[in-house]
Amino acid sequence: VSAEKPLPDYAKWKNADSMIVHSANTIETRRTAFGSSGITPLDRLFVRNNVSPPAASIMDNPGAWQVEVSGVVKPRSFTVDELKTLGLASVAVVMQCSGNGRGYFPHKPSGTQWTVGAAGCVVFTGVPVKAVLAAAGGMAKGMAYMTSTGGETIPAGIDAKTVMVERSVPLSAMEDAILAWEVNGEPLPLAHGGPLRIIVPGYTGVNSIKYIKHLAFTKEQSPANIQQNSYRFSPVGVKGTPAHDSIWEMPPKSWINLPSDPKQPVKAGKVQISGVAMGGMHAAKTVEVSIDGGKSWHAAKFVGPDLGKYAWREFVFQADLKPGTYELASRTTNTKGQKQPKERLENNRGYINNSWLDHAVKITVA
Ligand code: MSS
Repeated sequence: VSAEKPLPDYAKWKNADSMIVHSANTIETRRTAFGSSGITPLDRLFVRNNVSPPAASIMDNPGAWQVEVSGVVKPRSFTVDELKTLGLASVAVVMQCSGNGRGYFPHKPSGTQWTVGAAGCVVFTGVPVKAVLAAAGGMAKGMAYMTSTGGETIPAGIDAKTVMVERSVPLSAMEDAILAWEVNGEPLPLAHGGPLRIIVPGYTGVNSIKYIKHLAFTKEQSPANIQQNSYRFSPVGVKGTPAHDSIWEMPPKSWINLPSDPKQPVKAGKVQISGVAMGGMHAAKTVEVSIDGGKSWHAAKFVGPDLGKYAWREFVFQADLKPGTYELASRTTNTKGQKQPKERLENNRGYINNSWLDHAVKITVA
């Protein structure tokens, strides 16, 4: 139970015992609280905002929320109610913060020290971006990016570029992208971007802009600082610039959730070791589990339904454990043969940590 900070008002409905409140804008899921179904219950899904979310009143009439669409043949606005007539699609995705796993980087990058819980797998429902594009007459010529702008109000007197949450992704990311108004069968709450949010499957969380007010097809990437300099893969000690790779696609990753509490000794005998595995842009194909810190590996079994390539899958390995200490680890490989690596890729801000070693857990069996 988190004794530290209370849940902020806009996320009061979260299951407090399942969450670690780092700050009002950064709320992590506890490693033992994901559940085992493969779908993360909404009241346990992490929350991350780069700036304070808009006022709760934007949820008073969600159907009337407007998104402006530009960089198209017929630029125009759509209300959410209008979008609901253009098409319907559901996609199960891993929503994962670019900085999930930052807490394991030894150089202590600035930013939230997330461990595993800035991630969840949920089902978003909305309209395919392609259907919205068609309704706006198709794309204007020469565009290279899909750029989304968040609905936060920029305080007066501040250069908008420094704070606005606006992200560009390559056009290829449009293929499976949707504008979503529903998550896990419920109206999209403010904390997760209601009334309307773009979902860019396979990409890190920052690219899925919440309370989207503008969807633009653009020749260049957004001039916003969050695009130009933040979320860049730069060497340790070097600030991000447009010359460094943008944090876009997610790589394969897995980790063990249960058992994972070092303070809770596990009863000797049959132990179910379970966790989640995601493949990034391609489905997770196999997962292996180690109980000896990676010296030897055993095939684990997927559990539950396959919700598509952007979802994660629950896995289990049944072990017979005698009293002692064990170091549990997992590693996954996707259908493209991309393997989860042993080591993290060092970078200044601690993005995209998918090292299996960093995510290993020590447990005691008694
Ligand atoms: N959107 C907006 N509008 N704003 C902000 O701030 N953030 C990001 C996304 N989107 C934002 C947005 C991030 S960064 C993330 S992760 C995500 O979101 C989260 O989600 P949720 O729902 O969980 O809260 Mo990192 O990469």
